[in-house]
Amino acid sequence: MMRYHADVHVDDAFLRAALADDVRRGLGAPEKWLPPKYFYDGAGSALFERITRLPEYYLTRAEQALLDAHAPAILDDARPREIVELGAGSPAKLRRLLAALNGVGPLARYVPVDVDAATLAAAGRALLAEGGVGEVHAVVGDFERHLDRVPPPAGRRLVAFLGSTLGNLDPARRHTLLRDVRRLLGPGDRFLLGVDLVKSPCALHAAYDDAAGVTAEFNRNILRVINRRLGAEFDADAFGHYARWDAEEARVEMHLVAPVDHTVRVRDLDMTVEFETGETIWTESSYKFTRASVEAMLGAAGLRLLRWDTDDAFGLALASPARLAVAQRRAA
Ligand code: SAH
Ligand code: AVI
Repeated sequence: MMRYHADVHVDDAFLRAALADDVRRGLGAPEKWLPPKYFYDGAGSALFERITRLPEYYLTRAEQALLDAHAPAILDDARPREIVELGAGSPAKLRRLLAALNGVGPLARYVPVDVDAATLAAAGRALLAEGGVGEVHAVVGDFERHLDRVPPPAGRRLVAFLGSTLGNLDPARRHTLLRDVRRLLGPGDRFLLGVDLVKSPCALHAAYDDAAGVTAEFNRNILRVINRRLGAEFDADAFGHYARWDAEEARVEMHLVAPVDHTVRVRDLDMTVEFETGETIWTESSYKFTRASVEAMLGAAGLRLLRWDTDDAFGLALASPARLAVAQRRAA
């Protein structure tokens, strides 16, 4: 019996074409930008794992402690037969959810969705070997494009989106994604969302500019991905790492800073990119939330907040599909 199955919607050719498109648009713009999903090749995922263990990066530890404390009650309410996890990455958080399933019954199926096929395969196989799930149906895809490819439900469903990865999307894209999540949920299903909270600028800044320089390497990795996939000639090591907290927008921004005036060739796109000294490429936004902003964001997408667990640094929101008025249902 095939207990690990992967549907691949993002293969090398697809990723390369999407990257080519984004590089043309982002590095051709007057204010240069790149989408953060390209951080996560094998090296980028490994760097992210190192970030989660840094003393300054409190997010992962805070979320894990909240899961340890509250997952039993969350799962007692959700009673899932399957968990669909967006941006799943490593299996650490699913293990915590599985541990809390004790007494609720085994998980029939785990459906992780991630752009990084290798990380999904390693996580899926490890979870099967540990015996916590009956079947893994991985979806190698972009959660902004491929949520309609999630297989039909195998029973009560919990959709989990942890780690505050939703915060890497701007408000309009978050709304679209949450509407897509809403479509994955039947009447008794639940959505579990992990979000980082607005807090002291010092703590936020340190989390994205650690003393050991791991976040800087993670940031530079996006240039290495472009070098490898598109034959570009970025001197990644020469770019500076710059993180800034924008209180008005409630987001930490990461930028790469050009060290000198120079031109970079992107061979496969027949493109040259000009940089002035100090010019930046905006590579990531990491939006931060409050309980009120989470409730409003969920409500706007047809989701109702049922539970809110927090240690004041991080928040875990459990939501159900809201009952839509007839007029809203017609418009949806
Ligand atoms: N959920 C894990 C991992 C967070 S890192 C945790 O909380 O620790 C973000 C993960 O999201 C990575 O595994 C990355 O590959 C994935 N990811 C980022 N953008 C994505 C996208 N657009 N579609 C699918 N997966 C994405
Ligand atoms: C995955 N995501 C939620 C991380 C974040 O905190 O925005 C990615 C990251 N960027 C820098 N450090 C970690």
